[in-house]
Amino acid sequence: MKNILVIGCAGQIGTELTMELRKLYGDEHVIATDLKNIPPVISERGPSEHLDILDKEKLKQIVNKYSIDGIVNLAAILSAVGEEHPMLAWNVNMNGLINVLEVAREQKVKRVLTPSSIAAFGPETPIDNTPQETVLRPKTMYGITKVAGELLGDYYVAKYGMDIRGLRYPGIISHEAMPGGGTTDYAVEIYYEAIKKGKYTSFVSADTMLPMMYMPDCLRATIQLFTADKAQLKHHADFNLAAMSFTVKEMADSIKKYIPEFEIDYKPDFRQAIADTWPNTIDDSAAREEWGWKPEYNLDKMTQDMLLHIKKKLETVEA
Ligand code: NAD
Ligand code: AKB
Repeated sequence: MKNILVIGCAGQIGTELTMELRKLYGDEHVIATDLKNIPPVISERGPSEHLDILDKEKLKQIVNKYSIDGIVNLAAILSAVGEEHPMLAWNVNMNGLINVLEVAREQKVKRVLTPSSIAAFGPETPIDNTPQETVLRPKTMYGITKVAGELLGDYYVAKYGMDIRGLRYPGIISHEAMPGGGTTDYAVEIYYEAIKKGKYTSFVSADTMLPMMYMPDCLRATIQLFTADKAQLKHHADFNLAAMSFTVKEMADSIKKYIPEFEIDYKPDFRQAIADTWPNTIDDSAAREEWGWKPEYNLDKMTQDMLLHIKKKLETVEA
């Protein structure tokens, strides 16, 4: 692949993944697009375009203009916003994805990567060490679109021989861009509030455990799958992916090692019900076997790094 199109480049993952892809393919070969304003750090380094994923004609024009042969589709409405606006989530996540798959088919794009999520699972899924092949009956609109997206990806592989790849990200924790309205957002907010105020009110309970991943691992996993040898892959659009799992209390305890005066309290809201339908831990052996996945960060290593970067970032803003 030579020219890569990123859709949804201005979000939590896109902000960092676009820059990683540019390191790999060259600044001029990664075209960054989003519905919202693209951060200058991205638009000043390489080509960028305004794109609504629902505008199939514009998508096709961009694919032709830049001779795109690989697409990374990050445009989505996440779980919490999706429960507030279910039809918007359906429209962007499903009709947007169909546009990507159809343009890729028509224009003979070599490869598409479109992430799924632990939101594909539901209350009937085994909660511990959730298997690769398992019950997929999510209770959120976001989760429904993720299951349908996985099935669509596999359908385009089987019917048209296309190369569509996807992975079920856990909650992603990072310090560059803020998360975009998901249930796992507490796992980012907690670090900012620990530094700014020394305390945090969590919107899920102390014993809520979810699978999580630090951004450097997320970037490595995504690029590893995107560049993996196709012949090695038995799965396509639905790889389980894991790094670590912990409760909110365990996060707070990890932060207290570095900020001893940190305090936390709990006021669960509607996001608790969403979190309660997602697994504790994930079996990602297919990803490990088929494309060599292995995470590097655990909770304490991530906490140290998050606190360091957020402190620096807030000091720069204040200066
Ligand atoms: P985000 O909400 O931070 O970013 C999504 C981006 O999509 C935003 O910049 C937004 O402006 C853009 N977008 C929304 N509607 C659009 C449209 N109509 N046209 C073009 N762009 C549009 O999300 P993210 O966290 O970066 O997630 C990226 C992908 O990873 C999504 O598919 C998401 O479901 C998946 N994922 C994320 C996490 C996580 O914790 N961040 C976990 C699991 C899966
Ligand atoms: C969300 O909470 O909606 C996302 C996800 C796990 O898909 N972070």
